[in-house]
Amino acid sequence: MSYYLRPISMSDPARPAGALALAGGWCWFDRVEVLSREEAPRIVGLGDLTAAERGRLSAPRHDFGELSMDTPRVMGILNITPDSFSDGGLFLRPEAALMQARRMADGADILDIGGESTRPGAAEVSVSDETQRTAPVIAALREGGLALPISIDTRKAAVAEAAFATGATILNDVTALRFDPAMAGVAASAGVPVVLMHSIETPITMQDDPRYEDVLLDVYDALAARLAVAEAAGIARDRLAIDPGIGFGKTLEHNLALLARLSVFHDLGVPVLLGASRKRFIGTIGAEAEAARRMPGSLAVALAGVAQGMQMIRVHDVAETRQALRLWQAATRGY
Ligand code: HH2
Repeated sequence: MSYYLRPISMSDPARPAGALALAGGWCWFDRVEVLSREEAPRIVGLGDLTAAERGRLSAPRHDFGELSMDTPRVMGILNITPDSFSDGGLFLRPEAALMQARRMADGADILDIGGESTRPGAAEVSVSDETQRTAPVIAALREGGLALPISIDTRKAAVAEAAFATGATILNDVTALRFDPAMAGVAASAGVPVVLMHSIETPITMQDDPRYEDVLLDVYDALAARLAVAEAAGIARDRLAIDPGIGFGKTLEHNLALLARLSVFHDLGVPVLLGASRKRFIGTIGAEAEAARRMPGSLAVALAGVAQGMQMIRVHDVAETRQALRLWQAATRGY
């Protein structure tokens, strides 16, 4: 039988003597929820784990894109698209994209640039259109002296290659190298860090009645399998991060089941990224139909993720998220 270990993440200042740092970061744990497909969950103490299990859950994570993972990192979203669900059309003109990038560069640790919407129902964009939208903006940012890591949010190898050639330094693939058979090779030879996000099917079909046996464990197994594929293609584990893919082939209930137990993903031993900003479930629960007005709900979900040790948070509202993070950290530390 397979067991899944979910460290019960704490950020209380009263940390017991034997507690371990969660993934070497800002949270700690001294109990673990043991999950399986066959049995009811149970909670155990650290003494019930092997030394290897304790090590996996507590070891510091490798740097990602030259960023240390011992503090929460903010990835700012820049969609150079006419149709993204919350900022579509706002940054399609290169000058507007550059201005937004420079604005975000202030509080962001990574800029995530995309030229194709992957919202539910979105149609595929041609390689040439997607490249034309993204590569010139990346080049202009580098020419202007921007030093931040830039990730290219694409599922297409040719778009990624053009982005790396102009200055992108990270690959963010919402299909975890599934969509384009050439992608793993391109990422391996570019030597860049890679975010492997969980998704099913394509944006056109992913929300047509998605089903899981157990969404948390199914996404965990799928990400473990994609990590193995990436490693087999020559992308070393210390260049990989994972993302459960909130909203990608998931119902409201699926998203909430993932969010409640995100810390299980730490057992995969790599940094975890959470992207929930302005997504539909925030609108549903927060009673806000307009995506651009979902910043408060997005902050709440980002902080809930950070309280489970998520190392990277992908957001539209960079300055607001940075402020919320600073205050969360100060208020939980007590100084
Ligand atoms: N979500 C979106 C796009 N890329 N990448 C990662 N790693 N994680 C995510 O959750 C994620 C992602 C969708 O959001 P957005 O870019 O705002 O919208 P659109 O796809 O409509 O451009």
